[in-house]
Amino acid sequence: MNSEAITLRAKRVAARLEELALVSEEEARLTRTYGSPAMRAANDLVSSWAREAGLGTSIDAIGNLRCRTMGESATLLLLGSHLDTVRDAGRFDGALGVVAALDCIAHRTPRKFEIELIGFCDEEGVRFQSTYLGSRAVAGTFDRATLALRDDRGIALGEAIRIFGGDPSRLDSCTVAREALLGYVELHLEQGPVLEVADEPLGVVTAIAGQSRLAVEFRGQAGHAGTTPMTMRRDALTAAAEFTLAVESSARLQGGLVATVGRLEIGQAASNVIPGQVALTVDVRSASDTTRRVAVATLESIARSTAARRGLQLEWRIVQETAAAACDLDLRQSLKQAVTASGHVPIELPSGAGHDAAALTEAGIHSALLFVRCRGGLSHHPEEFVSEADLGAALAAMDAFLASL
Ligand code: HGY
Ligand code: MN
Ligand code: MN
Repeated sequence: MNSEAITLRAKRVAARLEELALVSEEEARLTRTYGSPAMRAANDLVSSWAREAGLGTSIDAIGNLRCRTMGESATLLLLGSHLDTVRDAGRFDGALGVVAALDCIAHRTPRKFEIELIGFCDEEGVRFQSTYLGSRAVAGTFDRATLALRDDRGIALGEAIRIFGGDPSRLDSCTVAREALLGYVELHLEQGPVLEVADEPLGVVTAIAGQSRLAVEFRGQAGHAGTTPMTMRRDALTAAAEFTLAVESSARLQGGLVATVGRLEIGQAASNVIPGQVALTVDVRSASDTTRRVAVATLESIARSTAARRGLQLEWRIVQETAAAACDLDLRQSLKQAVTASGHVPIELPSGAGHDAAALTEAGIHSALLFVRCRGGLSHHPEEFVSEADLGAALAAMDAFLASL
């Protein structure tokens, strides 16, 4: 396809991403969490674009958007990414993979396989702290115990699915048939600096880091800030603070590992009350599952010794663990050839970020990721940005990939 046509297509993808970014559950910033009215509106908007492109659309029993070409072939390729976002998100994380793939489907020369485009309903895990809800349902690996997880308002996931219009008793119906499944390919912004440093727009991912998501609670004794001597306190916040710094220093020392305390909540917080209860989350990632598991065990023993020394109780819970996922070699090769065919050098790199491709890989579905450069490697931030030129490079590479199958 000539570069002028690709430029026009990239402009339209960019415009659609701007439009989709206005679909938010918060004023003046982009937040779209599982089961919210904004998620429903996003499904509706992308469905309308998919129907314009001649695809059949539906919402499955957990709330994923499912769009499918209507040809006769039994062979199927999955494309897609997630439509949920973090809080105060950028407009590219997730949505780029859905909107750009839809554009490539709309412009492809029909081939001997069908395509199903999926907008996954919860990859970030913001509402229930458990990621890959939609992709695990599609992969057939959804853990029913997850239905009991509760959000900040105490609503269980099972109930949230019903409120959203889904049916937690029919999650098996979300599972994609494996016969004649070519695999899954996801286009995603890099969310890191490697492509910018390499001065290349596209990367082919080798593996996705494994992650452990933990919920930790320190329970001490609330008390009067003015009358309780320092030697008589069982302060949950200072314990949590000491542990948080230990999370950072352990990851720094270890290497090949990242660990983050992303949420910390003080129960009954008040300026004149000694914090009696603090709940926090820990996100631990590594390309090596052994490194990650050892790190989680080390952090647990640090938390326990910190609590014991300060006379506090500790609750330590592993909310969810996902193994590191090696991307499919054949699909990687096809993507590399497609990037080359579109006139760029395919940079190979691991992904520190999690992706729905990890959940599908874990279930044995051949999966691969095509990364596109983002400014400053910034993501999970409203200023995350992918240029139209790089969008165009990604469309051209995806076109070449689809034509190569
Ligand atoms: O957290 C992640 O790695 C992804 O953005 N969900
Ligand atoms: Mn994300
Ligand atoms: Mn993402």
